[in-house]
Amino acid sequence: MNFETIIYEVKDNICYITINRPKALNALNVQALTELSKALDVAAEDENAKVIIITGAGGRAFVAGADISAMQMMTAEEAYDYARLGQTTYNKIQDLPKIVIAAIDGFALGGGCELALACDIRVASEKSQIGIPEVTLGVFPGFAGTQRLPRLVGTGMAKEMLATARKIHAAEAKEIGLVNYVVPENPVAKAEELAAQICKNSMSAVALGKRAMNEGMEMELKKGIEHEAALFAVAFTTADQREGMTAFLEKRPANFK
Ligand code: DAK
Repeated sequence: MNFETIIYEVKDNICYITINRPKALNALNVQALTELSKALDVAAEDENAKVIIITGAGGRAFVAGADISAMQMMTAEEAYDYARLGQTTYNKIQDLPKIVIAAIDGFALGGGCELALACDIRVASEKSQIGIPEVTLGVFPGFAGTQRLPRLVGTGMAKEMLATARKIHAAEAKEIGLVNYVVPENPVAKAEELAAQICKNSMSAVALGKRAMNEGMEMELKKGIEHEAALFAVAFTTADQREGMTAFLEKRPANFK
């Protein structure tokens, strides 16, 4: 794949999308966001890519935010377009019918924290620091952080993080439910372990379950439960349902495609 700011690789059914601007701590400028968006389109269509791991190059940062030098002189219209580019790219992650894991090794700030929030699972190394420091720059999170962060950690903690701009260390991030796992180092290895477990299962069922949770979270509970039933019925149109249940009854491992 020919990208300048993104490395795209697929190995053993895992797709690695690495933000590769280490000199700027992987800050996302328009080019990086555009290429990330294209890489996600490729991953969505790539049958060999069952699980996606997003990470940052250089060992210091996941992503240190939107690129401040690119934003400094933006007009309000340009800021709107930039925010929409970030939001639509991050929405692609949410809507992708595959699990996306953020492997955070270092700073995940501003747009970097928001990128991690758009992923399904977050794994961080001990040295990682996560935060939304935009108010120190005279703006506030513009890539859906004000929407996803309170949904994940509750409004009290999200508002504290917004208003204080405090960088949360990995251990505290785990405590408040902002990350699933903290590992001493090499969060990609932990993400790979999770990905390998996921790959053993039915991808169509994982995709439907992800969709049921995402869409249900936007609904009133009883509507969400009805929606679950509708998607549950869809699972019964798949070859994986037949194979999974037949394999169980035949006392053998399922052979999902
Ligand atoms: N943008 C551009 N360059 C960045 C950057 C960023 N976000 N973060 C770091 N860099 C660059 C530094 O400028 C420096 O470049 P050189 O001077 O070497 O050329 C290089 O990366 C190394 O950084 P430092 O020298 O600062 O390294 P330190 O270890 O001293 O500090 C740090 C690391 C992560 C604590 C520090 O770099 C830092 O505070 N960075 C900024 C973090 C931050 O504030 N992130 C939030 C960015 S704002 C919106 C759309 C989106 C957003 C808001 C609104 N709309 C359009 C409405 C989202 C905004 C953000 O994400």
